[in-house]
Amino acid sequence: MDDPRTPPTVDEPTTPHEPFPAPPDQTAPEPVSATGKPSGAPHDVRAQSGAYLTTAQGLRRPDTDHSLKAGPRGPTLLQDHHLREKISHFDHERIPERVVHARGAGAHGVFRGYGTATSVCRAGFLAEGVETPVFTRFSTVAGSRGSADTVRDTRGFAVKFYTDEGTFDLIGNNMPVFFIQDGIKFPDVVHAVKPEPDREIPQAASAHDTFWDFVSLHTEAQHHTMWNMSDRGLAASYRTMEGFGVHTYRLVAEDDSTTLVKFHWKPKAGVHSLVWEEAQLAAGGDPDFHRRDLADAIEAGFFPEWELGIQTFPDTEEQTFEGIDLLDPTKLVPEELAPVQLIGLMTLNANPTNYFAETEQVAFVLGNFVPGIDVTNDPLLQARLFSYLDTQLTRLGGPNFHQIPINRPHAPVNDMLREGFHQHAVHSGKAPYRPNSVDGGCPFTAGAEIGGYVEVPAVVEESVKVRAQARSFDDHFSQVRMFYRSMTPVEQEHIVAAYSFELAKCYESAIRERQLQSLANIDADLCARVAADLGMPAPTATIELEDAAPSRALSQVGEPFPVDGRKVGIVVDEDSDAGRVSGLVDALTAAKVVSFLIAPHGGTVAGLPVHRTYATARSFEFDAIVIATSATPAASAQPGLDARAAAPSPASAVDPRVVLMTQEAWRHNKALGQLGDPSATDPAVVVLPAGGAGVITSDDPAELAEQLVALLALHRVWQRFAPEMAGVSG
Ligand code: HDE
Repeated sequence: MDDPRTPPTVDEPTTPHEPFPAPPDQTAPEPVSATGKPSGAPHDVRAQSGAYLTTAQGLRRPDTDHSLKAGPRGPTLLQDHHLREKISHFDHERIPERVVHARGAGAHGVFRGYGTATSVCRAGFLAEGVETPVFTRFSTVAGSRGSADTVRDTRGFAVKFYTDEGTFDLIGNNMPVFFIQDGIKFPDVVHAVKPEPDREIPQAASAHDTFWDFVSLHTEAQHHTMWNMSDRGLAASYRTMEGFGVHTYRLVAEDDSTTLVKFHWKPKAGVHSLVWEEAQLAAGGDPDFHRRDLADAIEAGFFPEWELGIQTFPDTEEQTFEGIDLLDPTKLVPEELAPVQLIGLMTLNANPTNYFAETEQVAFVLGNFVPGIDVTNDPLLQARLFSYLDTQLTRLGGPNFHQIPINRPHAPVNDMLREGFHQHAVHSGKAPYRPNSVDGGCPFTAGAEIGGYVEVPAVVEESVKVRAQARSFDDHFSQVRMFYRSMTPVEQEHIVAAYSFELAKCYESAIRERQLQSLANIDADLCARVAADLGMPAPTATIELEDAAPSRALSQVGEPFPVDGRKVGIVVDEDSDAGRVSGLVDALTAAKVVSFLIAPHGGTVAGLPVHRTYATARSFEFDAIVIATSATPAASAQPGLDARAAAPSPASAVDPRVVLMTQEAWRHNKALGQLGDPSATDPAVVVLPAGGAGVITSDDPAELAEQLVALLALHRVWQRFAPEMAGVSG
């Protein structure tokens, strides 16, 4: 079908026509009925229709700009139903944001099973080649709905699988461990990290007293806290995040045998992070950084992909593996001990049509399982089984939230739940109870042999009712030490800087002192470096720990990854050699790298289309920057006033915004290039540190592109952070 959308005209259009359809990168929830029946309707069946403005009842209106008044100067009449309907609906447009994970972005996609899990799991969607629609929502945890994407925080990674056997929600994070071992403490940790209640600051930040007060008193939080202080707390994009189910789940095979597992999502694009300064700049310069990146990538056809994997453990009575208690959510199992086996591929291939209808209203419920997947006694998981359904009742206004389009199952529904606010189903029959004869006994119960979900008959040991936890949960430090010692020097450096920053933001010296004690128990060197930054004495360890073997899989640095969708900013102006610049863009495009031309003004320069101006471009948007001009100051430059830019030498030769961009890219260890004659004394060269690591110069666009791609594959020029990283490569 031809796309009937037309670009906006300067004059207000007056020819009536139907609303434009959604752009091709967007889709809407499946048009199934409230009870899961396929309707065969097009995806946009729920969109508005008709060319003319109407009321909510479909009554056409000639005017929506003037209220009904007693004469042109009023007063306004109460009988104006159109005014009241419009204002009253607007008054109720907001719903409560999520208590946690309020800030997020979502996308539609498909999951394809590899069939490699069938020996341990009977779930139909994991069978080879089976395709299941999914909706995935990524999020930050602490901030409110309007907060910035790039804050230091854990990220949520929640996937709704609309399987034929019912909906399965896998609600995970981008970190494999959690702050608490028992769900009853969740309100405490959340109250501690949220803005302090007297002044309601700081927003979306853990760098304040109450957070560090809690985690230093409650040392089981130290492992998760270390992950937050590491590069994992600064995801570069949602597309480059790992995901973890955190808890140990129980899988059930066709023969009823059970296996304990931990779920993992492995991004095809690799795992990448921002550096702290970059994250801070992005939080101001583009608070929607991650949301925009996800939507842009999907719109451009760079569909993000993750493989689903499982670590498997025998379902033994003690539920431990290599001495690790599998029910303790503050512990991970190193991949070296239990490799991740890949069981399927998720591809996110369409953006939502409407943020509120889909991403905001999607309701993940931890109790949504399908046959073949069951729970364990992890006390954190057990509390979540209560919380998710409960929270939706308030957030989405009642018990029928599962009938909202994005939450509708694709499996046939025949429940006996009735009535309630916003009931969308029109139930037939007279007997929503069992047993009945009035409706001929329908609905009938289903045993496992015909797809019924039967809970695993797990043994519950004879026990005494207590408020207590297992002694095996008592070790709070060994895995934190293992994590720190598994990092490369540059990653350790970032961790030191993160603790130093966050603790320096605390007002209370006792809290800093207490946290330093935890660091001393984790690693003496880490503690000494943070203590030095804080100007405080470093305490000595109070517990003795054995040294755990480092896990290479925990580090993000060193492996080359695909460069698909990475971004290069190319600085151009009227002096640029248009042929060479086009050659560079073509070579980068062929390598699936996206180019953005940055110029003194919008429109075109040297016949090339401009994507960013000096005023709108900032370094954090790009993974590498190439200067393809002498970049002399543009007319809009204010070298004398532009305090952000350090003076290059010669000071006035280069536009200060180009200087700033290049310096930031250098500080953030990004590849820098110059397209031009390496021997020429081009003024722009003065801002590229000559001979610096990751600085390349060539007048051959293909050669420059090739070198850039090689640098991009390693994500950053790591040795600029720490010379000992020089050897780090694939
Ligand atoms: Fe959540 N969590 N959580 N959580 N969580 C919510 O549910 C809760 C936990 C996670 O994109 C809430 O619908 C309790 C672990 C994600 O919509 C709420 C406990 C993990 C999302 C809730 C936990 C998560 C949530 C808020 C401790 C990683 C966003 C709104 C027992 C495995 C889902 C909502 C989305 C959201 C409760 C711990 C991940 C209040 C009580 C562990 C990704 O129900």
